[in-house]
Amino acid sequence: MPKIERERLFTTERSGGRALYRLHAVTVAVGICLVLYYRATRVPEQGRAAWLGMLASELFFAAYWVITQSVRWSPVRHRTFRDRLAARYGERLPCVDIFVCTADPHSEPPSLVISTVLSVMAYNYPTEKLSVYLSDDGGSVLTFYALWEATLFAKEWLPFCKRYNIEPRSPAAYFSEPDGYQDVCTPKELSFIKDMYEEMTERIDTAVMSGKIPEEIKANHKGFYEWNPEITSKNHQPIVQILLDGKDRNTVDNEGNMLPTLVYMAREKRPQHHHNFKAGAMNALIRVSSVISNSPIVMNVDCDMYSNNSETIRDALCFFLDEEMGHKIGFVQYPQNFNNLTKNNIYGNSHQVTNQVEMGGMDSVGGPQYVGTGCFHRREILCGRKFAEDYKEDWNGGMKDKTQESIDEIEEKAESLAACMFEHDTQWGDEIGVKYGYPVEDIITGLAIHCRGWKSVHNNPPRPAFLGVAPTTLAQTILQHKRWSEGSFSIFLSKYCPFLFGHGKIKLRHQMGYSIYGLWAPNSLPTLHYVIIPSLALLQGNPLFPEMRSPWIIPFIYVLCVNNMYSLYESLSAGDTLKGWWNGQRMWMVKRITSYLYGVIDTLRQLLGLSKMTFAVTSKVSDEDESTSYEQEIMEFGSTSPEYVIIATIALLNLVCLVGGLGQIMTSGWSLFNVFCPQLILCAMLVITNAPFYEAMFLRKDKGRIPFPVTLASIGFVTLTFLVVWYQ
Ligand SMILES: *[C@@H]1O[C@H](CO)[C@@H](O)[C@H](O)[C@H]1NC(C)=O
Ligand SMILES: CC(=O)N[C@H]1CO[C@H](CO)[C@@H](O)[C@@H]1O
Repeated sequence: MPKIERERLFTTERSGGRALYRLHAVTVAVGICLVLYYRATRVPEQGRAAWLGMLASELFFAAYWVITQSVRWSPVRHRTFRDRLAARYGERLPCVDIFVCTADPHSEPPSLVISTVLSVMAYNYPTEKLSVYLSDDGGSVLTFYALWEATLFAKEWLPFCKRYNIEPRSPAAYFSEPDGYQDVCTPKELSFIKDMYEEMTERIDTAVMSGKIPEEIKANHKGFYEWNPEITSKNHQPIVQILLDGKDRNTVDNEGNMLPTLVYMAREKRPQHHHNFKAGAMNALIRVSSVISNSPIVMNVDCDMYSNNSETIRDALCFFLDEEMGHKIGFVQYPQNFNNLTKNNIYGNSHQVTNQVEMGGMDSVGGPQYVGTGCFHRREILCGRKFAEDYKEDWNGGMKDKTQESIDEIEEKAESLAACMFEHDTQWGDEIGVKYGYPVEDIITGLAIHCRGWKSVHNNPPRPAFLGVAPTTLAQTILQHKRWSEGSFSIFLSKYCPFLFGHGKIKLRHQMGYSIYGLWAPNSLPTLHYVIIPSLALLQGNPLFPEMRSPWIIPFIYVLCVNNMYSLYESLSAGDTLKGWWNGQRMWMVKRITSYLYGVIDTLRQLLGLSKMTFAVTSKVSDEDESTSYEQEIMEFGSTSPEYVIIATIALLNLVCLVGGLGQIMTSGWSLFNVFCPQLILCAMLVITNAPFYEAMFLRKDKGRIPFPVTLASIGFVTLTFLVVWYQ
C-alpha cells in the first residue's frame, strides 16, 4: 500500500540568525580564553589570593557560559494547525484529565482557585471528555465550599462563555479587565452574570474570613459532613467528592448541556507520615483519577495559573496526535507567563528570555524540562512507561461511560487510593509517578522521562496559554529563587545530576541544558567575589586587571561589552523594554548575592545532614501599600531581613570604594588612572546599578524604604570590612 503523505499537525522552525550568533559566540570564546590565559600567567606576588579568586571566578563564569551555549546554539519554535486536527479528527478526540493543585486557603485564596478551575472547565472541548480534579493539600472545608459554589456558578458561566466565545474564561480575570467585554452581550446579561459572580466571591471570602461554613449551606451536599472539628490540615482522613460526575441529571448546565466531571480530593494526612508536598498530591491525583475517568492525557496547573486560551487542549493534541512525530512525544510544556507584570518588570520576573530562548533551545536538543505546571502528559508516561519505536497509544482510553458502579462506590475506591498507607512498599514516587525527595521534583520527573527515551515539546504560542501571578515583592522574589536554585542545585549534587543520570541516555547538550538551572546557585560565590574584591582592591591600591594601555585589556572589554549587548538584544527581542532589561540586570545581581547564596548554604547544610528539606509556598496575597509601589515600580523593602543587609552592605561598600578610589587617583596623579581604570569602571557600574538601594536607605521616607536597623547593620559591616582589610 502506498504511504500517504499527510499534512503535519505541527511544524518546527529554527530561529533565524544562527550563523551570526555562532560567529559571535566563537569570538566571545576566544576572548574568554585570552582572559583566562592572562589571569593564569600573570599571578602577582602582592594580592595573590585576590588574583587567584578572580581566576577561579572567571573559570566558573567561563564554564557556565559554555553550558548556556548548549541552548542558544539552535533554538526552535513550533506552530500548530488546529484546523487540520479538526478536519482529521472532528470531535473524536481523547479524554483529558486536568489537575489543579492548591495547598493552603490562606496564601492561595479559594476564590482565586475556583476561577482557575472554572477557566479550565470552560475549555472548548467536548465536556463528556473533560474531567477536572482539584487537589486540596490544605484539606480545608473552605476550599471544598468554594468548589461547591463553583459547580452552581458553572451552570451559568460555561454556557455564557461558549455562547459569546469570550476570553479569558477565568471569571476573575474576565471581570477585572478594564474594558473590552461590554460589547459581547446585552448589558442585562452581563450584569446578571457579573452580579452572580460577585455575590459568590463575597460569600466565599466571608466564609474564609470567618473560617466557618453556614449550617444551611452544609445541608446541600453530603461532602461537608466529611469535616468535623477534630480535622486539621495535617491530620485527616482521605476525602474524595465527585461534585459533578458527567452522568447525573444534576450535572447539566442551564441550557441542558453536560458539564465536565469535577472532583474534589484531599489526600489523607497523618503527622507520622511524610506527605511529599506537591509530588505526593500529584501521585494521589494520578491514582484517584484512574478510577474515575482514567483519561490518556493528563494536564496539570497550579491553582494561580488560569487558562488564557480556551483552545489550548486542542493545541496540545496537535503534538500528541501528529502521525509522524506524535508517538515520540511524552509531554507538552507551556511556558509560565504572568498577568501581573509591570511594564519594566522591576523584580525581573518576566521570564521571557527563559521562555523564548532557553526553553526553545532545550526543545532543539531533546525537549524542555517539566516545570510542574502548564504541562500535558501522557498518563502512561507519568506511570513509568519506556519509549519504544512501535509504541501506539489507544486514544479511546478513559472509562467515563463504561463503569456501572455508583458514585459512592467509586468515591470509596478513590479514597483508598488517596490514603497514606497506599504507597507503602510500592514504586510510587520512585519509578512511578512524580518523584519524591527533592524540592523541585518536577525537574527530575521530566529528566527521568527524557532518559526513558521520550521527547518533549515546548509550545509557546504568541497568545499565552496560561497566566499566573508573579511575585510582587522583593522578598517573595528572593524566596522563590532561593527555592528554585536550592532545589536545582541539590539535584545537581545528587544521583540525578544530569551528567551522571543522563549519561548515555540523553545528548550531552541536553545534559548541559539541564545544568543551566542546576548551577544557578553556585554562581553566587564567584559573583560575590566579583562585586566585593575588585572594589576593595581599588581602595587598597591593588590592581586586578590589565592597565588601559595594555593590549590585554581588549579581551576583557570585548567579553564584557559583547555579552551585555547580546543580553540586551535577547531581552528586547523577547519583548522587554530597555529599562526592563536594566532592572533585570540589577535583579540578576541581587538574586545571585542573596537567593543563590542561601541556596548554596542550605544545600550544603542538607548534605551534611544539618537541616531537613522544607517547602515554602510563595504567598499570592500582598497588602495594599505593596501593590501600589509594585504598580509604580518602586522597590519595596520594609522589613528587616538578612538578605537586605547583604544587599545594602554590598551597595554601600561599592559606593565608599568608588569615592575613596577616585579620591586617591585625584590626589596621587593620573598615572594611577591607567592602572585602576577597569576597576573604577566595574565599581562605578555597580554603584549605578545599586542606585535604588541608596535611595531606599537614605532618601526615601515611606514604609517600603530599607529600615534603619538594616542600614545601620550594613554600615557596621562595611566599617568592619575596612578595619580588617587595613590592619591585616
Ligand atoms: C490573554 O489572551 C488575550 C486574548 O484573549 C490576549 O489579548 C491577552 O494579551 C492575553 N493576556 C496576556 C497577559 O498576554
Ligand atoms: C494577585 C495579585 O497580586 N495581583 C496583582 C497583580 O498586579 C496587579 C498590578 O499590576 C495588581 O493590580 C493585582 O492585584
